[in-house]
Amino acid sequence: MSTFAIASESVLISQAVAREARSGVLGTPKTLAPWLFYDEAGSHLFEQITELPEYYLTRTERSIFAAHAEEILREAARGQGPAGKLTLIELGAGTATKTGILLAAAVRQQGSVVYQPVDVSETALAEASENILTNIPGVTVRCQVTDYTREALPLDRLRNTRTLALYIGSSIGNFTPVEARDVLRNLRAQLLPGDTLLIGTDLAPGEHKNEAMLLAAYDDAAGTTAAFNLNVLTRLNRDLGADFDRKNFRHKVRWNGAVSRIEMHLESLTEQTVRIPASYGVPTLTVDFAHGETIHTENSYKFTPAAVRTLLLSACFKATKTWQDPKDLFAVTLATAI
Ligand code: AVJ
Repeated sequence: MSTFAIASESVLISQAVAREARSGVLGTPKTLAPWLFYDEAGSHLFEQITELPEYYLTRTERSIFAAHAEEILREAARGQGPAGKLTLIELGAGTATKTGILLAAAVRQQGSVVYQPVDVSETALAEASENILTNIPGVTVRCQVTDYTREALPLDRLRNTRTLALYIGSSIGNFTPVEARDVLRNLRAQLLPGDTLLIGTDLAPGEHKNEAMLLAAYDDAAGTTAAFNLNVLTRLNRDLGADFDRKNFRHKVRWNGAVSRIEMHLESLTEQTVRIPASYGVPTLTVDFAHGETIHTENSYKFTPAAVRTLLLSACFKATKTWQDPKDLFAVTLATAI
């Protein structure tokens, strides 16, 4: 992938930012899609979130990989001809810090591996490939800046290989059940029967997880998640010339038990008007906020193991094996394309 291709992709992404922001704040209730969080500053804040004491998701998933990487790779390669190899593709790869554990296991198992990370953030991908190329010999990296929720996946299928798609980090949790099914169907459309998907899902409250623990994971004491949430306004000011005043909004989190999701909002602390100037041929937008009105910025769905299996089946994947941590906080499920 050339630098030029990355640059032209980023023009498409800034047009998508404009479209998404405009349609989101015009709606009732107001929304902003969570992928907007991940500009350079937001990607950096997210990395900090993953190291917070309250945010158990990343370290728990990493511990599952550390304990079971060999077995995961062996299961994914089952039924493989002797010359066959797995190619790994990752949706929403980010900086791919946890993926290294799986890539190292793949190199041990098959000598070398082709890794295709896909993400909307080109800065995150640049960091991902640098980390992997310096730390894990035997990996060939092919980055692709793509919004996998809208565009077909750029899957290079090499001869004699089978694909293992990684969709980890509970990224699927950002989508409503219907959207999640469609994201997985979009992926499934690029796979052949026998290819596999490894999906990481945060689990619904249980014996070792209560509502307070979930809320704390999204409203940490250091205020990092608040900064991550508010950063989307700074991004819209910079990318679109909007005039959001961060001081006039606050980070708000709630657990919506009826649909098993954490919600993040930005609550307007006052009655106010925000302007988004004309761009890409669309006129200036004036957005009125009532005191206490919110912009819904993220859903983070929490799954039962049965809900994961049902979701996978709705996209023609059959779950074959699930690994969980001892406290059942997080699940990693391997599924076969059927
Ligand atoms: C990257 C979508 C898995 O929902 O937990 C972290 C994003 N938002 N803190 C999540 C996030 C607030 C995260 N995912």
